[in-house]
Amino acid sequence: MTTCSADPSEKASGDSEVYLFSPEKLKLLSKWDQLEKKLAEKNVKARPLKHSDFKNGYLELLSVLTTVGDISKSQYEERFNQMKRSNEVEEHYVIVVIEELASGKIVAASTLFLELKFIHECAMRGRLEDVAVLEAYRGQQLGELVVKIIVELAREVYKCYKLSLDCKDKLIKFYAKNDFNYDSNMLCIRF
Ligand code: 16G
Repeated sequence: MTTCSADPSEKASGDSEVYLFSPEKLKLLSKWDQLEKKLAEKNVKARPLKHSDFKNGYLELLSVLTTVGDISKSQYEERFNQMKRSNEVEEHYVIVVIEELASGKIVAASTLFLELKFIHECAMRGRLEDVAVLEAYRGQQLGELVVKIIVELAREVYKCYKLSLDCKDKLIKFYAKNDFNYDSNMLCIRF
């Protein structure tokens, strides 16, 4: 039996067009038309991560950021499905990718991770995570554009009270140019 849904993110798991979150969320951004136009001029588009993106190079892209390891297609799909199931209860994993129109390849991406808090009257905190641009595609402002999309999603759609990130020293300038300021310190234990 075929099931129909107005929301493409609601299609049955295993379908190649399953999105991690609804593409309609991007269209809610007040600057979406402007952002979409700027991306189209660069022959790319922004969309949510898809169940089928193993073949489109999402993991290769992440490997420009840190160690990804040897992940099989089924491991990718299982992790995607876990995130998707979690999002169906309460949205936490908002992964935006930039796809090259001609090839379908993912050339940049970023994640908005949403954390439910009690503080600030049960507020939502956003974390900007896993910002990556393929080396061959740098210098076209794709990083700025994908960060801008996450910032506006956090501000306008998910109403986060703050958006934070951690990064290497060499990237501080880039994030400062994109409206991030020093606030508190980030400390960490590596396991
Ligand atoms: C950077 C990333 C973070 C990522 C981490 C991976 C941004 C803003 N920050 O800190 O999201 O998870 O690198 O590095 O993209 P790690 O493997 O050393 O944790």
